[in-house]
Amino acid sequence: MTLTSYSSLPSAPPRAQGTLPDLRLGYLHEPLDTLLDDPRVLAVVGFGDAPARHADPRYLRVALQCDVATPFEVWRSRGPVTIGSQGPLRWAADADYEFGVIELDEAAHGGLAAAAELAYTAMDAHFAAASALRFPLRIWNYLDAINLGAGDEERYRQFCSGRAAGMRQGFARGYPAATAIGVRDGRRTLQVYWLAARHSGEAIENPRQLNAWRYPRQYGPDAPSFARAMRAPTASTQVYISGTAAIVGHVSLHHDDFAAQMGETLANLDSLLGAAGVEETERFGARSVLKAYVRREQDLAVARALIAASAASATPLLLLRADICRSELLIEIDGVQGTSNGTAD
Ligand code: 3EB
Repeated sequence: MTLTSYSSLPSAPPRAQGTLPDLRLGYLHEPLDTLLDDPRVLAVVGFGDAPARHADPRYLRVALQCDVATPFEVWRSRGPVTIGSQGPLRWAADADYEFGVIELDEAAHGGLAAAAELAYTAMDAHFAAASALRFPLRIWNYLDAINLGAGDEERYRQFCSGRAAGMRQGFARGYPAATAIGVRDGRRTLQVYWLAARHSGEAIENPRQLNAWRYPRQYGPDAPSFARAMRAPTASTQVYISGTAAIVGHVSLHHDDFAAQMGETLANLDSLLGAAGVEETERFGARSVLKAYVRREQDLAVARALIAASAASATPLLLLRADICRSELLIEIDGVQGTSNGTAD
């Protein structure tokens, strides 16, 4: 098959080596309080049946069920970590990295699009006001009933419009890597969290895919504003991988065929890591982490088996039941390439 290059860049950009230490991100089966006792921990994300809240603002729960005993996702930096908040926004940061969260009740803020615009306006203002940690690398967005509504009324499209309206000067350098995923908790609370850094990353696009911010009108009035990946400003090669699915060009492939969507998704991930400058032998591996979002219960075991048989077999995997932003998509995968899984000192 001949691949058309959809990237807007005529050639690979130069790779400026960064200077920050790695953020260590991993999935750990330890008690929440033990994890939070570590002063270098920036964030702990729980899933599914994990506690909804904790007095410590570094903790956040995402309402998605895991297929097996659920670990915590732990972000560790050098520390010491300080915390802050302003209005609906809260953060935890050390000298290099910031974990930030904003959660907004949709009804209290004029609906989903208005809530998304407010979330991004607040985040944007936060970055613009920051003297140091003002470069967003990675954003996760979770919303209820993401596929509800026909055509341009679909809630994912409403979210994209609000997000686009709220992204201003803090995103002038380009879009960060991102994920936008549907939860099924009925709470109608938009949940956005992010990783920002002291230096800017390098946005990476996927040669197999049209840049999402160039999607044609048929996918909605405002294109999704994210980069396919972000190379971190670290001395080592660390890549934040956006949600990746069975989209080639701008088209969703293999409707109703889970295994074929998985194959296409893995091919997209491989191509993306290549574009990010990760050598073939270094891609995925035990020092990376992946999260797979699977729409249908019946595909969970198949998803694990297919990943176990792939180049990502050694990579710690969090498998979550979730909805994906196009109703025909059955699987989406995101992750971090080149991290020490949170365990090493
Ligand atoms: C895609 O490639 C699949 O709207 O932030 C993946 C990652 C997707 C991020 C977002 C959407 C987003 O278009 C969907």
